[in-house]
Amino acid sequence: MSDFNASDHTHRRYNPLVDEWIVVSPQRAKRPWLGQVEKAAADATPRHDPKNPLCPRVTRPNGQVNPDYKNTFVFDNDFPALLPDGPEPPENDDPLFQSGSAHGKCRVICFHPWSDLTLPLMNVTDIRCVIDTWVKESVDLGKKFRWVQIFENRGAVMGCSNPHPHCQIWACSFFPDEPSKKDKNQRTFKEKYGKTMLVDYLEKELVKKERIILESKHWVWLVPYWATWPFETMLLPRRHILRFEDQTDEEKNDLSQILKELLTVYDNLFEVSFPYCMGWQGAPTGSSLTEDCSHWQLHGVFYPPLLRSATVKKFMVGFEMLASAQRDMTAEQAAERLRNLPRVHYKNKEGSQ
Ligand code: H2U
Repeated sequence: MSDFNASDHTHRRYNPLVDEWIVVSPQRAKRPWLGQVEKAAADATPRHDPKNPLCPRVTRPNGQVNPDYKNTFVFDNDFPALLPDGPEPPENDDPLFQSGSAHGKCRVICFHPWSDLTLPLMNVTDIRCVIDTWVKESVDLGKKFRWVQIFENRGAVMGCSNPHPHCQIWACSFFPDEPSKKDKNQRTFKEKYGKTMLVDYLEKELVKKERIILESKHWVWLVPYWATWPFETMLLPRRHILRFEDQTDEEKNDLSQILKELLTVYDNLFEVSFPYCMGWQGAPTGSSLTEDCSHWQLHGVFYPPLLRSATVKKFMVGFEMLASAQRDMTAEQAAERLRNLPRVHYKNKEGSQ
C-alpha cells in the first residue's frame, strides 16, 4: 500500500473550535455532476429602485422613510426574529421539554446607497465606513447583550432577500450554541496548553504556509485546516484581539483593504458575485465584558456554498446530515486555487476603484 498523502487519500480532520471532525475525500473531487445547478444570479440590479425598502429616500412597508443616506444606514429590523421584551416561557423540570428565555434586538445595516454595489466593488473609504458602523453597533449592543452576531448573507442562494448591499445584526440575551462551543473549546485549550487557540494556530499556519491565501500588515486570510465548505475561509488578525471593536485605527484601515481584496478574489473564482455567509466572532459581551476572555481570538468567517462553478453548490445532506461533514477538495487545494486568482475585480479589469 502507498504512503499516506493528504491530497490523495481519505482522512478525517479535527476542528478544535467546535470539537467536530470532518471527512476529507480528495479522490472524489473528479466525480461527474448531473444534479441540481443553481441559476447564475442576474447581474442587472438598478443603482436605485424606488420600490426597494433598503434604498435611500424610499418608504418602507411600515411607513418609515429612509434618509438620503450617503454611506451606511442602520435601522431596527422591521421583521425581527428577537424582541427586547416579552413574557418568559414557564420553567419545566422535564429534561425532554426544556425551553428558555430568548430576547434581543435585530438591526439591518445598509452598506452604501447604491444597490448595484457589493463590498468588493466599493472603495476602501466606504468599506471603512462599514467597519466603523460594525464597531459602533458592537459596542452599543454589546453593552446589554451577551452575543452580538454581525453577518452578511450574500446572494439569493444564501437566502439573501434583497440585492441591496447590507448585513444584519442579531443581538441576543442568551449565548447561542455555535459561539458557546467556541467559548468552551478555546477556554479548554488555553487551560491545557497555556495559549490562545487561534493565536497559536495562526503562528503555525504562517510557518507551514500551505493554507494561507493573502497576507497584509495586520491580517491573514486562510483556508482553515478543518474547513467544511469547499471554499470556506477565515480572516485572522496578527495580534491577539478579543473583540471587533478592539482594533486600532490602522488595523481597521488595513481590514478595509484586505476585505476588498479577498472578496474580489472570491468574485473572481467563478466570475460571479460570490455568494457566502460572512460573520465576525469574538469574545462575548454583556455580562462577559468584565470577565477574563483571553482564551478568545477575534476571527472573521466566510462560508460560501459554491463548489465547482457559479451554478453548482455544495449540499450538506445525506451523510453530512446524518453522520459527519465531508468535503472532496482539500483545504490546501482550495487555498491554492484562491491564491492564484487575480486581485483586480473581473468587472473592473482596467483598474480598481
Ligand atoms: P437578508 O437579505 O439577509 O434577508 O436581510 C434583509 C433584512 O431586511 C431582513 O431581515 C429586513 C428583513 O427582515 N427588512 C426590513 O427590516 N424592512 C423592510 O422593509 C425590508 C427588509
